[in-house]
Amino acid sequence: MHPYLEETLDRVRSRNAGYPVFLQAAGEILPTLEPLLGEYPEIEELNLLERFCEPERQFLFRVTWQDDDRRIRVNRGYRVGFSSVLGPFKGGLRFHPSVSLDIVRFLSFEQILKNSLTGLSLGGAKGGSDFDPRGRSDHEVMRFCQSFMTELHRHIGEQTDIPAGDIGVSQREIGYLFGQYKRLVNRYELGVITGKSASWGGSHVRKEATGYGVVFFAQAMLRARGDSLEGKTAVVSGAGNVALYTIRKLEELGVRVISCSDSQGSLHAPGGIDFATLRQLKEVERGRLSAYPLSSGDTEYRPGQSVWDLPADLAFPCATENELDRADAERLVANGCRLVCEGANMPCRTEALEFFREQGVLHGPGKAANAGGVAVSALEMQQNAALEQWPFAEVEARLEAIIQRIHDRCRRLASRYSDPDDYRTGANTAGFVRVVEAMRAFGF
Ligand code: NDP
Ligand code: 2IT
Repeated sequence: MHPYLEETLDRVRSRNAGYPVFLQAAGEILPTLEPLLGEYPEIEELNLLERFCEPERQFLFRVTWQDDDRRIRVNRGYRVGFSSVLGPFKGGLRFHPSVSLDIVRFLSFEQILKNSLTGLSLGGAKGGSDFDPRGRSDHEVMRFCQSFMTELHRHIGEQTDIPAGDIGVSQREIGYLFGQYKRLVNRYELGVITGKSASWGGSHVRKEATGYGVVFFAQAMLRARGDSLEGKTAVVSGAGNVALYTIRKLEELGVRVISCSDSQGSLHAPGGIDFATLRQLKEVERGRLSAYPLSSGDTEYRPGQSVWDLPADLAFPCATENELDRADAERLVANGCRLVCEGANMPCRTEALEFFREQGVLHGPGKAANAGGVAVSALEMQQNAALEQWPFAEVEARLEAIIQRIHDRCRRLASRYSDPDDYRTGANTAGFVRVVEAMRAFGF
């Protein structure tokens, strides 16, 4: 390993000892940037790698709210602005009991390269809370969001930092958050947050964007090998926003999706999942996956089981980080899987990725494959700034073009620094090169 890279990794490790998931991401990304060191001497001269690994700013705050029984509850809120070198801080908010500073920092770090890959002017950020929206009434969620925004509003703005959704934060939460922001600042500043409902300032296709983009990316990877999606079978983990719209687009393009999951188990539907039924259950009724109607005889809900043991040509991890380990990867490959495309952020453990590479399985890294969400967020900001709303078909066409561009750029840099199918090296180097050029331009 190049001595500068080794020294930087050592310093990053010692400075972040309490942040294992962030270190996992840094340990996965930094070594793939090694081939850039020869071509860009300023990376070492200006110590750009170490600067890249240190967040520009982090906020940690108390969020106090009242539940329906009038008990006072206390949660933690986070917002990490990792890099504003390519544009204002931009990235989602996650509400889930597992949220910690470590998780938010890892997500924020990944977001820098993802946002860079879109080619748009977006810095990298992430935030959230350990609040668990599950089982909470609408009013409880509203009071939590209002309290969360009461602190967050000081740190955000359409030129400063623009949040959006992530796990546990959908259009409902975005509405409550925006409503409180508007109240506090006395401005109808639509561009301060994305993922808004298309009925009041949101963009068409934002809800569908991440999942649709994941499928466009998989399609582009297959096309580059002279293959296509049609007629294939797939498993998709998760049953939230990203999983739902991955399933929808896969079905539209002729793929049979035989399984999806939640944190408690998986649904196996050998004849194919019915998207309309699933959407009604998950998005409209906010029900559990175990309540999916088992109308056809061979459909079953498998408590405690993931989707990775089922035979399928394609796998789409769309739930959460580190959800797919080496044993899962071995099962998938033994059952004939040839492509893994990530809807979630860092869903595959490093050993699983190594195994896929050894086996020649095509791998679409999340920061490239799931960039459709943030890309359409940027289109939402553009529409807000122009006081416009573009038609659904137009936004979808732009999304598909952006994903194709990201794919081609990853492939080009992968060919240059590794081999054409090494999308991981391609995505990391393509994302980092833009960051390097802007950092150099701005001085220190
Ligand atoms: P949602 O909250 O809509 O859905 C999350 C899904 O993942 C749920 O089905 C949930 O099940 C499941 N899940 C959560 N934690 C676990 C776990 N520990 N084990 C198994 N399943 C779990 O979130 P999104 O669909 O928005 O996000 C999914 C992933 O996609 C995340 O990694 C997110 O960072 C990433 N992403 C999201 C984007 C977006 O625009 N929303 C953009 C780019 C990436 P349960 O209900 O049981 O908790
Ligand atoms: O991980 C992600 O890219 C998101 N949660 C979406 C971020 C955004 O600003 O739309």
